[in-house]
Amino acid sequence: MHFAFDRAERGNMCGIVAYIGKKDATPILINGLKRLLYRGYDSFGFAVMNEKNNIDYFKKPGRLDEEEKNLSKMGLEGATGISQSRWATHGEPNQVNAHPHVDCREEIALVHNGIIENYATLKAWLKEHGHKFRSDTDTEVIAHLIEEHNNGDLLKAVQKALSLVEGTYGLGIISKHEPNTLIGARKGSPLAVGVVKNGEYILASDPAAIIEHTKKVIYLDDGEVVKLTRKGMHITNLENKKVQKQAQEIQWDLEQIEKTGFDHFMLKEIFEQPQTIENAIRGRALINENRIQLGGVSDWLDFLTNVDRVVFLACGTSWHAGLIGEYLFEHIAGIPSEVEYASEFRYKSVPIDTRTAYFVISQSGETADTLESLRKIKQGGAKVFGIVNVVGSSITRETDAGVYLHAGPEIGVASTKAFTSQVTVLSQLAILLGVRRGKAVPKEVRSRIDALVKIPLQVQEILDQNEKIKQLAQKYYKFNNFLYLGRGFNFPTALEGALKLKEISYIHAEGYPAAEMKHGPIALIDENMPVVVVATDTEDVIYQKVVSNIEEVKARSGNIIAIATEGNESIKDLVTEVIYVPKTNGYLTPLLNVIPLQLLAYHIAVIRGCDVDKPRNLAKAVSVE
Ligand code: UD2
Ligand code: GLU
Ligand code: MG
Repeated sequence: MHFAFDRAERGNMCGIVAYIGKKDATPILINGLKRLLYRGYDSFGFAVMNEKNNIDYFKKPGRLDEEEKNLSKMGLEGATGISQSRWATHGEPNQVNAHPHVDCREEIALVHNGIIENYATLKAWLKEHGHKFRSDTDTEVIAHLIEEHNNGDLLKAVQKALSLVEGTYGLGIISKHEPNTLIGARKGSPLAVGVVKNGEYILASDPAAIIEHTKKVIYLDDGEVVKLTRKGMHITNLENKKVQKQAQEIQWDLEQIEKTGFDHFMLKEIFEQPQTIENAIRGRALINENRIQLGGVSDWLDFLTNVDRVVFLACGTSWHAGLIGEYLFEHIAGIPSEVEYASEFRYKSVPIDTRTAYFVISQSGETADTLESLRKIKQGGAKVFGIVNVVGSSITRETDAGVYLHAGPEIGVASTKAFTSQVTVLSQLAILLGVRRGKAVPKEVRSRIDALVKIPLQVQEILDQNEKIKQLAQKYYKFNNFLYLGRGFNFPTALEGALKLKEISYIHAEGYPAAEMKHGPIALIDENMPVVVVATDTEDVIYQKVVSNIEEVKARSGNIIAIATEGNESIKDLVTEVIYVPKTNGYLTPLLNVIPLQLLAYHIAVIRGCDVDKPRNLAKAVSVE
């Protein structure tokens, strides 16, 4: 399969479409943007150079289709324009924070996908130099940086500005001073130029927005800046060196493009995990300083360090992350912890304790039961912290503080990348609080952080076994019952593996703590009940116990699929199938072990002909009771 964009980019944020040519830009931008909205977005906006060479712009939160009719009346007229659909990372999804963003004088407008990591430093510096900021976004600093360095050559000003920013970007930029120019730039966030003809171009973050106008595209590489005018195109690097590039033919049809070449969003999101886990670590796991820094809770560290107890509240997959959180907080931070189903908690007569830290975990930030639990806790006068993916969602607005996942939109109904990001954040919280509570010596902290930063590459190694797992699915898809077993950190992994299979393949699957098997489920085991056993972490005392459980299953002629650590050859004699995962520090094993379970569920569901992205009876955000 051919992918237009490399692996690291599949976790990219939302969409950019820009146009320069002789036609009316706005309808082209609207149509292009509509092709990208399947990714999920929270706001959108347009800027067009009018005939007086001023920039008109319109932006708002909400849905583009609801605004489309009004847009034609907005008087956005001109043949050069930029547009974006936003997935907020910095600042709530409101009108001010939507793109485009402009400089102080509204003479430069730009749209941005990605994250500017050093925006806080740049913002402080720009403010000292008299720049006035309107939004809470990281993006706005780029507009002011270009303004600050604009000496009459827009391209040079952009190159200079971009040499100062750290992070990722796909950018579309226009300026009143060069009304016949559209500039694009990319680093870590995809951008391509569609060549309609010489002097007419569509710049977009995804070929899906280009294909209806032309099949001829030039994919920009990291560090490249393109200047498009009605006379032609000019590509340079940040040092203003000219770059020669060849146009390519887009080979795909539209539907393929929308999933970046993957058959389903779920598979795309499973494959995004090296990048999304990296996003959850970046700027947080500081390996050189041997410490974890979580900006979102930094004002609360004294409180969190001194609480008597932690309670995690969540539903579904997020509840499984919470259960891992309980193991992590108890093991690493030494804090007594519990996890509760938000749906139970909200109706339970339960004392709210102000010396407890409550953490609500939700991908969407809109889960009704979780939101109501949060409100109940707040009414009881206690503090609540969020671990949420969607910036500015209801839960994040009502929490006292929290940590964002920055995993990008998750479209597949069965959660995959949000789960691993939740666990990544919880791991970092546990390390941070463990240090503050004097539970870990620096050497331990170092080995934990070292192991954490290796996880994205190790996840990739597991993903590289996709074909093998697919073959396994071929062998097992006909069974109607599965049992998943695990212990310790991987008891929740077993639950999550079983839930994935249930959700998307409609096969009955149960997750169990391995040792509990003999208290009931062992009665079910026969040759018709495959048992998936998570048996990694060979050095842990628990491993031998899991091996005993494997023997018990084997004695009852059950088929065993084991998830084991690379190098563990002896397990082959005990089980029917082995999927190997790389070795990591025990506390991180769920992050690796869940990946083959996601893939196994996915392939079994596909072979059974199920609608993987939209399984029957399930909704993505359960915002009703
Ligand atoms: C912020 C930036 C991040 C990076 C970093 C640099 C945002 C959203 N993030 O990340 O991209 O530039 O600074 O130091 O601008 N919050 C809640 N409830 C929740 C989740 C978050 O109140 O459920 C709050 C949180 O307390 C913080 C803000 O939202 O005030 C941003 O959270 P974060 O985790 O993105 O914070 P941080 O410092 O990692
Ligand atoms: N970081 C930018 C923002 O929060 C861009 C996000 C995106 O890629 O949509 O506005
Ligand atoms: Mg407990």
